[in-house]
Amino acid sequence: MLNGEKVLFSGMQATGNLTLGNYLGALKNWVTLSDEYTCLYCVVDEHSITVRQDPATLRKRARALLNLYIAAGLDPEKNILYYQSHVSGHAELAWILNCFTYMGELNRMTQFKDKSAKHADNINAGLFTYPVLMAADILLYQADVVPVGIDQMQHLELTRDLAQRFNAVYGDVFTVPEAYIGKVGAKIMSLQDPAKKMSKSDENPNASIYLMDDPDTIMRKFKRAVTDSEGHVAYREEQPGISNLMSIYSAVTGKSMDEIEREFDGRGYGEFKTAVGESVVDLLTPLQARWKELDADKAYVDGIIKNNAERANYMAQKTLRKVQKKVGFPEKVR
Ligand code: ATP
Ligand code: LTN
Repeated sequence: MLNGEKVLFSGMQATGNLTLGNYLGALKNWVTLSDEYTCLYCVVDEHSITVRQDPATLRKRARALLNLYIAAGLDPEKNILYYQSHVSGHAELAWILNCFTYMGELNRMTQFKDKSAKHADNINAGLFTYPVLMAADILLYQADVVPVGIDQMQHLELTRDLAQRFNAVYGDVFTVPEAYIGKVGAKIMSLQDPAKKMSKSDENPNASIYLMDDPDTIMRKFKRAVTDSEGHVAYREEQPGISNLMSIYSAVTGKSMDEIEREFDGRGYGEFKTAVGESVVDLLTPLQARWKELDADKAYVDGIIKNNAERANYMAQKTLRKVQKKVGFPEKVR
């Protein structure tokens, strides 16, 4: 809690083109929650370099992601939208928290195991301590709530453990944050293999709807989506393909599964896929138009970047100074 108002923190990596899964699982909830809290939405570029990046591409993607936050409906005057690398407090607090984290804890992280298997030629210390930087992101702002998809739960548990461990030694320094997992859209599956989650790093472009896909591409990908031969629109766990399409349609239109089943009673998958595709095109068309405007308005976005980094820095410094004092660093001579 900061100045009596509850704080929300979340972030995304600029490591690829965002998918409909990222939007329905995370961004959409961010917009809904932004009325209730003081919100910080970060582009976590420091996390991105735990995997090798081309510098020009990273810079371009980070900017595109920040524009997407705004285009999705996050008001940059009300919410703090910024780059992690513009607030040095993240890295400074991460160092301190590293000294309170056990090797055994980090060894258990499933994302570390997955990513080190995927990047066996570059298992660096940053990849190992990635969750500590994430804990620093959150604790730096005394966040009460952190909206994420289910896959980030383990990192959030570690963040809570670190906050409690630190507080047990030094008194009440950190707010212990809660995760927020949305009800619909928490896990959107691949359109080509509904056993896998839709992921921005999937090699098959037909598996994911990218937020910047044009209408024809979106319609084509939905038409090709894997379903089954039963042909009736009903939610069944043993038929993950059609169930996933129904989840998408429900998350986009706000209709319940029962309503959807009634709407498409006696109509085939073809008609249903067209309806899902059209609902997604209607959702993304205004978002894409706004994104293009922002992309063209460099001065406006630069102003936001400068102003919001200052706001974030101010909040970060408050916590950082307190932590530095607690651990025994000498005070600065002014
Ligand atoms: P990568 O494929 O590079 O690992 P990703 O697509 O899984 O990336 P992240 O950057 O790890 O995405 O996640 C950003 C946010 O989107 C997180 O809060 C994550 O939980 C959420 N998210 C990612 N994929 C999905 C999905 N298929 N359904 C719902 N939420 C998702
Ligand atoms: N690890 C997250 C991104 C992330 C994050 C955070 C999310 C970094 N720091 C702090 C919430 C709060 C991911 O890969 N999606």
